[in-house]
Amino acid sequence: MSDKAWLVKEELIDEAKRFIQDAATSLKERFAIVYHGDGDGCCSAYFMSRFLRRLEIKDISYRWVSTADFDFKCLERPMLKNKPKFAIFLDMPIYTRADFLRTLRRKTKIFIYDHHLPGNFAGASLPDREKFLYINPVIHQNGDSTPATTFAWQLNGEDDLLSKEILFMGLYTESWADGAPFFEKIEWTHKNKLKEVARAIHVSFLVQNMNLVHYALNFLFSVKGSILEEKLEENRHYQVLQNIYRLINNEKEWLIYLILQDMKSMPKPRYILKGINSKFRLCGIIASELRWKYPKLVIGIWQKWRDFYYCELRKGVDCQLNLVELIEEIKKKAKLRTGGGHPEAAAFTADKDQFQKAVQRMKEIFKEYAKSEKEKKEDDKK
Ligand SMILES: [Mn+2]
Repeated sequence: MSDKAWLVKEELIDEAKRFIQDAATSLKERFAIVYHGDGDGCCSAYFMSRFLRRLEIKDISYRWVSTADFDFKCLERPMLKNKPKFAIFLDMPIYTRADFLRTLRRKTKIFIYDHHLPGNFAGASLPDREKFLYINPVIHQNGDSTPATTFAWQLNGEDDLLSKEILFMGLYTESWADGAPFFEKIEWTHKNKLKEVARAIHVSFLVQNMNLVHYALNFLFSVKGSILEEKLEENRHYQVLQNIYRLINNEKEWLIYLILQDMKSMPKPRYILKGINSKFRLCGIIASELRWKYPKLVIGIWQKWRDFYYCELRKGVDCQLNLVELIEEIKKKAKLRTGGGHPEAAAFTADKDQFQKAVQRMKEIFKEYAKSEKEKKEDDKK
C-alpha cells in the first residue's frame, strides 16, 4: 500500500476545514454529529467534536447508527424534526438516502465523510455545493478507503498523545493499525492496553436500541491526559464500557456453549444453521467463532433484532461454498432488505415472512453442498 493511502489528501482536508469553519462562523449553534456505531465511527466523532469545540461550537447533539443494515429510518424522522443547522455524518452511506437529504437541506447545511464503496450515489438530486459537501476517498482519491478516524484526526490537526491513541484505536477496529506509520513510537505494552480499550469501545455498540446513549464517546471525552496514564479502574465511564463488554462476552460464551451442546448430538454435522435469542446483536461474532471450530462447514447464525431478522454467514477454511453466490441464490426465492458481503463472510436481513423463506432456501443449498462434498469424497476413495 502506498503511503498516501494512510492519509486523506491535503486538499480534501482543506476543503472540509473551510466548509466546517464557515458553518461555525455563520451558524454558531444546533450542530449535529451522526456517526457509525463502531470503533471507527466513534473515534472520528471524537475528533470532529474536538474540532468543533475549538471553533467555539458548544451546542452539539450526537446520534449513532448501527450496522449491519444502517438503519437510517430510526435516524431520519428525529433529525427532520429537530432541524439542526449543521449536520455532520461520519462513516456511513447516508448519501444513498436522497429524499432524506433533499428534505433535510431546506434547514440544514450538510457534511458527509464516508469511506465505503459509494453504492447507488444519489448525486444528481443532492443539494448544491454551498450547503452540501460529501467527501469519500473511494471516489475522490483513486479508490483509497482511508478510515473516518484518519480523516477527522487530520481535520482536527492536534498531535498530542491522546490524539495518537484514539487514532490507533479507530484504526485498530478497522484492522488498519498494524503497519501504520503513525505508531512507531508506541511500545507494544501500550498498544495492548489500547487494543483492549478499542475492543470495549467497539463492542459497546452491540447493545440494542440506544442511539442516543454514547457510552464510548463519553469515555473518550472523560480522559484528561492520555489512555496510558489514565487509571481505567477508577474511570466510571470505562467501568461502564467494561461491564457491557463482560455482559456481551458472557452471553456470547453461553450461547456458543448451547450450540456446541446441541452439536454433540450430531456425530457428523454437515452444516450449522441455528437461531439464537439475545438482546444483543451477536450472530456475527458467534458465527465467526464457530468457523474456527468447524473448518469444513458452512455456518449460518440468525436472530431477531429490533424489528427484523438477521442472518450472518461464515465458512470454515476448508469449505468451498461461495457465500456471496449463496445470497444471490436466496434472493431468487425471498425478498431481502439487505444482503451481501464477501465469499467468506456475508449477511442478510429480512422481515419475518421473507426471512423464513430465505432460511428454507439456505437449508436446501447447505444440504446440496454437503451432498456434493460427500459424493466427491466417495469418488476419491474409489
Ligand atoms: Mn464503520
